[in-house]
Amino acid sequence: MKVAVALGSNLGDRRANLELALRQIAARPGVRLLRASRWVRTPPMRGGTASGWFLNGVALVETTLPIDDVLSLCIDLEARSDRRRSRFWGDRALDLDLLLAEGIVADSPRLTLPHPGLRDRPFFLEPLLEVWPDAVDPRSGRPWSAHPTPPGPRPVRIGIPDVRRIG
Ligand code: A4P
Ligand code: MG
Repeated sequence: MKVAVALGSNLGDRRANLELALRQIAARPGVRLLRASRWVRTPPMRGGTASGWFLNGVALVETTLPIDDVLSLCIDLEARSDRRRSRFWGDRALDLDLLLAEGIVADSPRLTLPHPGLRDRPFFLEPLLEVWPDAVDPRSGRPWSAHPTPPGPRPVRIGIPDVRRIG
């Protein structure tokens, strides 16, 4: 099953935080990294308390794990990254969100798929389409490439992940 994971950071050395998370995801048995998007830079979304600029990107993985185990992996890696969880939409060294999993629709508080933010966050949708151009919304059967461009500041591409440069 293909799964798209969004990576975000707006604290400390953002690039290093995301590069490390990418390596940790790829190192998990049962998970294979297929592609990693370019890193994009955006201001924090309006309405939250996050203050610093965000670095975001999306990893496309192929996995034999149940989707719940992929979510647990993300939650573990966030916890290990010394994240401060106290404030709504606050600053964080690492935020990992599951965006999309092939054929899976989920509606529980622990897991909502596709991620509701895919529709209105350009820093989710743009990198998703870079790594998974023919991604389909399992709810509607429509390709995400046909989705209108979400409003908001355009993500600025600022670099290629190390994993793409070495392999
Ligand atoms: N959960 C449910 N569905 C999912 C899913 N699809 N992927 C549950 C991941 N987790 C999911 O997550 C809270 C719970 O959501 C988890 O326990 C999980 O079981 P969290 O990451 O602790 O919550 P949070 O991140 O503090 O809040 P929230 O609402 O998820 O924040 P967001 O939506 O992640 O937004 N601006 C820019 N430019 N770039 C950003 O990346 N990110 C945020 C945070 C704000 N502003 C931003 C950005
Ligand atoms: Mg989150």
